[in-house]
Amino acid sequence: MHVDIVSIFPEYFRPLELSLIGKARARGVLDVHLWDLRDFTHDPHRTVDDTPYGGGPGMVMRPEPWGETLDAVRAEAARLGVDAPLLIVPTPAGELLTQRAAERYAAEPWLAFACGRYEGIDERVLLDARRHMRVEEVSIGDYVLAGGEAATLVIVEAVARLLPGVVGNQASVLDDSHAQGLLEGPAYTKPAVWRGLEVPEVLLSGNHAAIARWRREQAIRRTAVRRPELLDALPPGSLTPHEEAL
Ligand code: 6GU
Repeated sequence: MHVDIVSIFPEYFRPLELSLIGKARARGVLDVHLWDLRDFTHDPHRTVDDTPYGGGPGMVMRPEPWGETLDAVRAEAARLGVDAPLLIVPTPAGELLTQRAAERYAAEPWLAFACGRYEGIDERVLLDARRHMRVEEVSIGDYVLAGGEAATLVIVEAVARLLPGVVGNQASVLDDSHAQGLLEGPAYTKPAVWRGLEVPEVLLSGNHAAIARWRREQAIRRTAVRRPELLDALPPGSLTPHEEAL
């Protein structure tokens, strides 16, 4: 998968050199290309923002450098024979990121991220981009960040770990919180007793069917307490009558 990231802080993405994503890049599973928005300015001060039309606080990102950068990203995709990338614009005004969306992004050959700062990017940049590519405005939660960079790191990590061969054990990906619309239950490892606290007996039983039943029950109980709206959103018939009663 190709990932292009446009930002005024390319250094912000150093974490993508580490761990699982760094290894995926080294193995060629993931190709990350960072673009510095200021490289597409033409004034001595490399200005990327200006005051908002209509007044109000803060600054808005100017359309010209964005237009030129996104043209260059698209030209790069065309050069490599890929259709226009899916452009993801992280913004607190976007649709909420979900595991389903991450799965959808993981099936794309090419993603581009446009990281805004200040009060956002001139709206015409998105309107113009939509003439050439699919654009999705995405929020990672109901709180406000200073810019799209941290959100882009979150989205790239959520997507990259779904790519074949990035996570060592693909079964762990299928088991994750949210993978089946439920939160994951608790996990335990050795020793069997630690500071007087025992591992639940069923996990030591070797009875795999009983362990699977117990884990699912834990997942359902935890989801009911912490995120009841997730249970309501499960497809009808997802829970057995016994599970419904938990
Ligand atoms: Cl995606 N961007 C910004 N700037 N703030 C956010 C966000 C994104 N998601 C939640 N808050």
